[in-house]
Amino acid sequence: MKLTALAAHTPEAVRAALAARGWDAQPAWFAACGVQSLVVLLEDIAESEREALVRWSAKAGADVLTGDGWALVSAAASRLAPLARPDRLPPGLEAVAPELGRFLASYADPPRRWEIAAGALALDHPVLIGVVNVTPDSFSDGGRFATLDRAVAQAERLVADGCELLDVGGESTRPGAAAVSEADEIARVAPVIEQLARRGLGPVSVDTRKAAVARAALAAGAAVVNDVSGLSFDAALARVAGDAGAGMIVMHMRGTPDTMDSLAVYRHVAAEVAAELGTAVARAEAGGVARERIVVDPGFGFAKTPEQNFRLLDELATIAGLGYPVAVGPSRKRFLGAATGRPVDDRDRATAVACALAWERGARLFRVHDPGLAREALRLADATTSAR
Ligand code: PMM
Repeated sequence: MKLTALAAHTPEAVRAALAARGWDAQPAWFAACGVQSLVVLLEDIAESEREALVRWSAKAGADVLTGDGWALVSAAASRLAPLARPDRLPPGLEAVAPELGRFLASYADPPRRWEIAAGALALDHPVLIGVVNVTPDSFSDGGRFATLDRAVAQAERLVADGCELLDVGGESTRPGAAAVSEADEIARVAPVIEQLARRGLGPVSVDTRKAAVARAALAAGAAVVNDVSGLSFDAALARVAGDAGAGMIVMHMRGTPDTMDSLAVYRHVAAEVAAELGTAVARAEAGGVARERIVVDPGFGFAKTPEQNFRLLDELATIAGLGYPVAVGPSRKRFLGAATGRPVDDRDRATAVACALAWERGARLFRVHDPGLAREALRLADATTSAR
């Protein structure tokens, strides 16, 4: 007898073990996904549902831990699957099926493409989003053409370094940053986006919370709207993105940049961020943004302490469990400084590591200021986790 412990954090090791023993690729993958252990937390459930779950778990061989109004169920995916099938559902658990079915479907078949206005981005490899800031504090000499030239030069560097999307922003979202009027924000970003589009640099996303800015940016050639407020700042933004068929990055934050630090209070940060992102995504879909055009982002550093950012990074699979592609923007942020002691201008190594950890936990898009190191780290992470 020979015993080998298989790596069980993804289905990959089981798939490879079956394939090495003669299984065809597809059955090996489905079987590997089926035996993969999953843990789901069901909250806001009635006492009768909790009792039904406990009875079902005993019969199905699932582990269940429960408390007031919640149950945590742990089992192989194949054992959980009947709970998502209305025809095989134990009585009293009807409310569980739709959500669990949605989760299992996206777990087995995660999104592979992101539809944006200019076409689509493949998500079978790490996608780098390069930051092009056109705020006066980022380009201190201020003159309009100098700013334009520098933004174009920056975009050229980012594309040469492997960025597949350029995120142009004209409003700083740091706490205490001065408010920017719609007209000023448009005057900053629209000419830059127009130039990038004219030169074939892009696709371009516009980092804005405002519908009017998004409208002008899309007219200038942007293909994506990146809203750090998760559609809570300007209710009209979703409709603008929806009507244009734009891609939409829905990021999590609480409050505004000036109030967010006081709102960093969570009992279970990953679960709460996922739930609040779910609400934000519903706003996007209600505004006409199609599901396949939406990407979610946990919003590192926005209404989160360093410790909450670390938990969120480690538990990113919870965000991926929403079923939308996940983008992350850890680049140079304070929590990286808290872990490494490095100042903001020396955090690109930590950024690269954060990106690799995020990829391994399900993120597919990475917003970075300088892609060089992140690209290397992500290539290694991709080569390690993707069997091709
Ligand atoms: N972070 C900032 C700005 N925009 N957009 C997304 N989608 N995700 C982020 O994490 C994010 C963002 C703030 O960072 P910066 O001011 O350093 O660019």
